[in-house]
Amino acid sequence: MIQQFRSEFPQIEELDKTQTVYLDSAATSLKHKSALESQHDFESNAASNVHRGSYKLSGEATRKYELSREKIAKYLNCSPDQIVFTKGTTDSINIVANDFKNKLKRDDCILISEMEHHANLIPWQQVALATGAQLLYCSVDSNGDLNLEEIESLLKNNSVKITSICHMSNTLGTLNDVKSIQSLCEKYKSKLFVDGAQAVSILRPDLTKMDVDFYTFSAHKLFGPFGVGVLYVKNLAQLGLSQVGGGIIDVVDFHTTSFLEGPQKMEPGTPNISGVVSLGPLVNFLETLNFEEIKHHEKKLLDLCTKELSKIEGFEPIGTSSTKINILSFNFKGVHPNDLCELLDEQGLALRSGHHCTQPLLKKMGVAGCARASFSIYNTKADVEKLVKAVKKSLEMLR
Ligand code: ALA
Repeated sequence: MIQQFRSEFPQIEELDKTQTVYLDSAATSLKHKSALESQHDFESNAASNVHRGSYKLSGEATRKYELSREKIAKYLNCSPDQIVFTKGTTDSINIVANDFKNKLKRDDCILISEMEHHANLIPWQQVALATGAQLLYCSVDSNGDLNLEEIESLLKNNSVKITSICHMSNTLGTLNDVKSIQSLCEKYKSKLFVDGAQAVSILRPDLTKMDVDFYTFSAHKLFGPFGVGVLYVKNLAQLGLSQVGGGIIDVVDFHTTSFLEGPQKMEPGTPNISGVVSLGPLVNFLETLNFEEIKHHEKKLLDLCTKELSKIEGFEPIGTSSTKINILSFNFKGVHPNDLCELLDEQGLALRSGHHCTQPLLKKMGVAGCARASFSIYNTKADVEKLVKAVKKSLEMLR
């Protein structure tokens, strides 16, 4: 399975040439050839704007763009009318959070968790500041897990209008129990937004079953292009416009405008057409994946890596949830993670170090930063072995 995957990701060949192992798929995944080829083909041979031209080329661009919406909707088991294309996860969260600026009042509450990425924290912090609503946090325990009883108590004792939680933590690796959180939100009448950015590479969300109000992810973390996000909205009629401009209007007068309904009302201006078009072929690839096998593969790499690094003195994992699949954040006592990752880089290992856009979380865990290894479908046992060897060598130099 892995060898076949590796040959379908052209960048692996480039990485192999310089003997580099890529262990930062949590930041962005490598790109699958189906997405790369179709994006290149569209830009080279079929470029034209969508929803505008009366000529065949533009009609074909529109057809391909809308086909991607249909394919993504089918992949996520929802309706194309519930899929909005955005610039990425951050953009999607801002669009929805800004809408809540018009909906929340002083007595209302917003519930998020301490493990949120800045992208799912700052927008809600801004909504709270703008509306006077209270921003509540569900705490993260020492393993890096959320507690459903605490979530229930926060929902029960406050007028929570919107809860926004990551499906998987980009720093701790914790996979949250979205279905149980959804049931609690439904019981206490809070809308639920799920940031799926980290989760979508290890599972296929069934949005009808999950029954959340909003779900979003970026294509670039799902083997696809940069600059394209998918935002699922259960009831799009209830979401106000985020930006206005061309492409979303019915009739414009000097003093008034009437707008389209449906997803197009959220996509003013010229979108990332080639990026969206490439999602169609990408979905064909995603549909061939067996996510149970993928999870098993990545968990095996995670477990091996954790076991081997644990044998080295001073190893401090950040997040030890039993739900972890493919993210290992860690430090070594007395060693700065940036120094460690620099030496790892010199030995051909690409890992992210720093606060991972989760400063409040790391502060709570008592560290300013950490190194992070993240595994994907194209990583191998040999990659882990190379990492462990390089960590040992780097620590000898640093200690
Ligand atoms: N959110 C990305 C990460 O965790 C960029 O690295």
